Amino acid sequence: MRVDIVSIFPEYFAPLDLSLIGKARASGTLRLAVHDLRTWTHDVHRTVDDTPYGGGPGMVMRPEPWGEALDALAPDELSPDGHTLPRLVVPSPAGVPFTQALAHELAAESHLLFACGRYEGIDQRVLDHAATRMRVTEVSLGDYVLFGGEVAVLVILEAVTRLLPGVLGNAGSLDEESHAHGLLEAPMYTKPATWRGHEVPEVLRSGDHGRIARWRRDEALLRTAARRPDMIAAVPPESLDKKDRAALDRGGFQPPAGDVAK
Ligand code: JD8
Repeated sequence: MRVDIVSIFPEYFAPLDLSLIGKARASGTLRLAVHDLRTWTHDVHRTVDDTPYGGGPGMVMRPEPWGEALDALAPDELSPDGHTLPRLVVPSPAGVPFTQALAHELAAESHLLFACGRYEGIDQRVLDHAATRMRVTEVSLGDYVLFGGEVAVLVILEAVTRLLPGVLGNAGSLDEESHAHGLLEAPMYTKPATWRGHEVPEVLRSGDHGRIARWRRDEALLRTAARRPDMIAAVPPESLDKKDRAALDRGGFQPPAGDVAK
């Protein structure tokens, strides 16, 4: 996968040399380049912002540097048929929620181009114009306000990169993790069996894989019901069997109505 990132703080992305993303770059699985937006300014002050039309607080990012940056990193020549132009991903508080499903969608792309806004945001015409040439996705990490798009790109890139073939040693774990099956993960434990008076649940040391799987399923259901009622409500009722419903009931939670899975 090719990834280009444009920001006025390119040094924000130094951590992308580390760990598994660093290895994915070294192996060529991820071809990542970070670009300074000021490269596409032409005035002595390398100006990237100006006052907002209509008044109001703060500054807005100028369209001209962004236009030139996107022209350079997504040139029409790149794809006469327009198909292999990159997908432009723009973090914004006004974006669609970033989810594991969207991470899978982005991981299927051959070329991602991230535009990191700052100040009050990027002049809207930059995105409107880009949308006449390529697919544009405005995405939000969540309902809280950041200074800019950089940390959002770090989060999105980590979630996407770990889905790329060969990045995760045991890709098998992808299927077992949170958000992969609509439930939160069960608690995890490792040695010692007793720590500061706290015991590892006996079932996990029993070697009885049937009991262990049942315990983990029950814990995942109870944890999800307690912390994420929205996720329990989204679980297809037919996917909850008698034991699932008994576990929720024991925890004092009302299982979603519907036919009981066999
Ligand atoms: C991009 C500029 C700052 C936002 C005035 C503070 C994502 N979940 C999220 N929260 N905030 C962002 C985000 C914030 C950004 C930019 C993303 C570019 N800002 C602005 C509007 C209010 N300042 C985000 N993803």
